[in-house]
Amino acid sequence: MKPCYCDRFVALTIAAIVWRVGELIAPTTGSALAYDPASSNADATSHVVNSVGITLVRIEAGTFLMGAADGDSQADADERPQHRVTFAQPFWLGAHEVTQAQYEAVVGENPSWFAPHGGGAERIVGLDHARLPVDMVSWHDAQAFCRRLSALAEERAAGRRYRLPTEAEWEYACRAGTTTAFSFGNASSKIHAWLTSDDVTPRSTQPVGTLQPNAWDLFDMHGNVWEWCADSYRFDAYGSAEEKRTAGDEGTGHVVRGGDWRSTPQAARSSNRDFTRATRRDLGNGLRVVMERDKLAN
Ligand SMILES: [Ca+2]
Repeated sequence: MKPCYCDRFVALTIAAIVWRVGELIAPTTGSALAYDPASSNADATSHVVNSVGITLVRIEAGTFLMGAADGDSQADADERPQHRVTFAQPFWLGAHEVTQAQYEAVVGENPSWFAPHGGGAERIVGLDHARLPVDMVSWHDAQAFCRRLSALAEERAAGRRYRLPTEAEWEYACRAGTTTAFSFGNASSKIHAWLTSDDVTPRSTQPVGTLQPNAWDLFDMHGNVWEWCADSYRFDAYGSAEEKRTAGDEGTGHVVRGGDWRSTPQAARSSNRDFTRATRRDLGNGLRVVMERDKLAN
């Protein structure tokens, strides 16, 4: 069993920003996270901004190879065998990790360590904490966030519902058509990822969307905060060629993907799998949401 990176770290123990209501598919001003076609890899019709300012990117249906390629010498055994996964339908994924402002707008509180009231306050001096990813959220907290976001009147009226991505969805979106160790190649890059490596050493989480997105306009898929997935973790989940969706409570813990600001590049590779207890709140764990739309709203 591989060691759990997140569990090695002991969890060190407002005014909500109300974003524009409604769906925007146009250039915007005043919101650092709103869709900006000038810095985008995708066209405007593939983006939606919801009532709390979460930008969602349409991920088209398709097939990809999930898991580590044979040549990836840094891969663990649980990343193999590489297998084909097909998505028959498109889905929508957050362009960013959920921010502290967005979390607070939905839940009414901000549990983050890296917040002005948090234990890590001295490390974020000069940073806009509203744009930092929410941290210290358990898997159960992440699920509750999705339920509460789905229950907002504006979201219900728009026919939008939210959930955590499956591991397969996460990796498909992270890879964005690539087959390399990272979505930007085989070597770590400070241009694309907040990680701890030879050339960059972040002291905290960093504002989402600061670095370059992947080819599908998704930011911070590598590093910043680990992102909870719906699936429970099984070491042998790739034991057959079939896609595994194990969204129950069985298994060792629940899957987190992508590494955090403390991670080494190895941990933040597209195919790396890690897990932590569903109840654990950690200063490196956050989330990104999937949106589903009612048929009439598509
Ligand atoms: Ca991340």
